[in-house]
Amino acid sequence: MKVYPPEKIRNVALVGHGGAGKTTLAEALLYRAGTVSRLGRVEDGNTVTDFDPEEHERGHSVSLALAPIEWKDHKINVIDTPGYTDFVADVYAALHVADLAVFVVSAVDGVEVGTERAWRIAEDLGVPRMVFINKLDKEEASFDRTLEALQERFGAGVAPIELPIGERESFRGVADLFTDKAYVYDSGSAQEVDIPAELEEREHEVHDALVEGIVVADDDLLERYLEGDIPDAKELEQTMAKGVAEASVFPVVCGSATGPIAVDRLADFINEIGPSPLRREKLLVTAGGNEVEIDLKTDGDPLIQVFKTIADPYVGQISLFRVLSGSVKTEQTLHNKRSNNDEKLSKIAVMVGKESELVDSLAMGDIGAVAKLNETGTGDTLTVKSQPIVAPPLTVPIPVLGTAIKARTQADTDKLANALRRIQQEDPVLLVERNAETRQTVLKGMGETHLTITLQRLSRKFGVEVDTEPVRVPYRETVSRRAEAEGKYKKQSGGHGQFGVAMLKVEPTLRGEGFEFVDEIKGGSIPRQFIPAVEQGIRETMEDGGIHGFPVVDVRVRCYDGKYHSVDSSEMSFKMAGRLGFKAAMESAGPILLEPISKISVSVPSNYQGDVMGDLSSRRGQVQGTEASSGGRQTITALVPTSEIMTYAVDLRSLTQGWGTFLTEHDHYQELPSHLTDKVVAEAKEDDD
Ligand SMILES: Nc1nc2c(ncn2[C@@H]2O[C@H](COP(=O)(O)OP(=O)(O)O)[C@@H](O)[C@H]2O)c(=O)[nH]1
Ligand SMILES: [Mg+2]
Repeated sequence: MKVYPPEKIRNVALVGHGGAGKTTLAEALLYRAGTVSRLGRVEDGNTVTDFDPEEHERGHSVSLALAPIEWKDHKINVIDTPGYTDFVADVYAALHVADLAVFVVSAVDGVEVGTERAWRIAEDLGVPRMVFINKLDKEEASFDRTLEALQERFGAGVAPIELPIGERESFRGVADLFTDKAYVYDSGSAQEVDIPAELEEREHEVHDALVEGIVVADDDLLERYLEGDIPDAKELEQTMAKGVAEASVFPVVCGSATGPIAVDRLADFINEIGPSPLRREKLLVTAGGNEVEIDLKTDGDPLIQVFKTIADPYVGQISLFRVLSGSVKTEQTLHNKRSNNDEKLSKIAVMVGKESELVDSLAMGDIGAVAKLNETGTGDTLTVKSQPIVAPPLTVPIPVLGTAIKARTQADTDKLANALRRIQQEDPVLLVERNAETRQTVLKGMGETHLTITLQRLSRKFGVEVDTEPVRVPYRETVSRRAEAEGKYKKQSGGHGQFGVAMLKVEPTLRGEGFEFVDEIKGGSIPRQFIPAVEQGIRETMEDGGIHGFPVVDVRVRCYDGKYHSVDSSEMSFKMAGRLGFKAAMESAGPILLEPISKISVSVPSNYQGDVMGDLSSRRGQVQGTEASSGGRQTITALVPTSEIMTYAVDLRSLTQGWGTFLTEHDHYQELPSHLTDKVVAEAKEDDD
């Protein structure tokens, strides 16, 4: 593939709800551009961008993939993204490097969860947007209904620049509202025709509305327009292109990816009104610990950022990157400021699905790939050593669902840590937590499918088998009243004896106040050097677990008397005395369980508010408040026992058909209602068996 200058490059992310037709559209673009000679089908598992075995198995995309096409002297870097919630991290990554997001919206299903979620992300990142209304050939398709839903949801900036000719089984082409020309398709190739009579009136109406919508955005054009000087198609397109680049206008085109019908028109519009990488003139980077704004240049030293890492079982690690500034050449050595590592770009390439095509260099704004970098992960920046700067990190969503994993065999145990490190490099959302309290390794991701696929990849790519179990709730124990007990450790049957007695008073401290040891020994009943051992013994017992085996918190222990033996007493004997005394005192101090309480904030469209609040109350939750947020959504905050929301990601998705999102954080511990104690203790026993 030849090297394209920035003004001829278009970085386009296909985003939207799962099943809307993104992968099929990428395939159709590759086919129309002649990059592939046969139109693959998702159902047949032979598309260019759904190349992972997991994608074939599930019939949908699970990670982003590149499908660059050369179209009319331009290079369009098409980035196909996954539409399902679990894989939203790749939508963030794609929108981080795209200069235009093309929303693929099914003319049958309209605006769906995935459409809205991607729109919010693109809005937050300030990415220009346009819409491709797809599946117009389908039985229940409706262009008007879909356009209305888009304008209602995303506002007046949503403006059609094409109208369909025919619909459903009679769908055969599109009318261009800039040029008033029509294109009908016969087995994929377009034929220019006059606007069909049945569409003429509507076309004129919408054309006029489009012209008015465009001229009001430009004073010169408006003035001329009011004097009757109607701008021509080129001028209209250029003015609209400005609105697109400012993310204030969102043009709508349409077609059918399976036809394919009018996907060539989409490619034309991407070239004509889509922004080039030159849209980004400056970048706020970190240099020497300070934030500085730099100019992004078409020439000069390369500044590249990795936005996706693929762990390929054969090639090893492949890093996909965007050239943020300057241009990059094969064999160049760059520096990774974060890992303080030099990286040789031995071969740079352009990826088309899983295939790579070597190139000598890539210009500013282009997207490429390089294999076998040593210490560079997703989000990292590479520059020349003399300019150690770091570009802004990628936004990575917070994982919402965890599962505990255990290596199946010793061999798996040996490989697990390295495999987890590599899979996290590939998928930066994944979080691995080692919880010392519950003695579990917890893998966190965006949902059940995400976790299942991650485990499949652990096995397929790294040969590691793991078993899963539910994540344990980190309960704790404390006491509810004062008690005292004697801890006596005595072993005097031949050899070096052991003897130590500690008299302890135990009492509760305020919730969250922690542990306090009070030395009230008088008259040396316990020699000074052994008193810390008593405290040590108590602390160890608290850590190992109280009456029910959970860590003990929020107690004060007063050591007020004891006995010792001049020969047999030792640190060891008093540590044991502390342990025994504390356990005994706890028994009679009304031991209770404490459960963790999480603070949760749930964001849902307002029509789900009642259901979500009711559901939270049924989980022993206390709603703290609700607040209106953008896009007709409500944010509900509540305090809920953590045990009640261990699989909330799954439950909320079914409760709100996927429209709800949430964030949680630990808030405090509180007494577990006594009627639940037996169940919790029994479950803990089972876990230990
Ligand atoms: N009838 C029809 N089906 C389509 C069209 N585009 C995609 N599909 C089908 O919709 C399903 C989902 O397509 P896919 O490209 O995987 O959607 P993605 O999840 O957005 O990538 C597949 O069965 C496609 O064959 C279209 O324009 N018309
Ligand atoms: Mg797909």
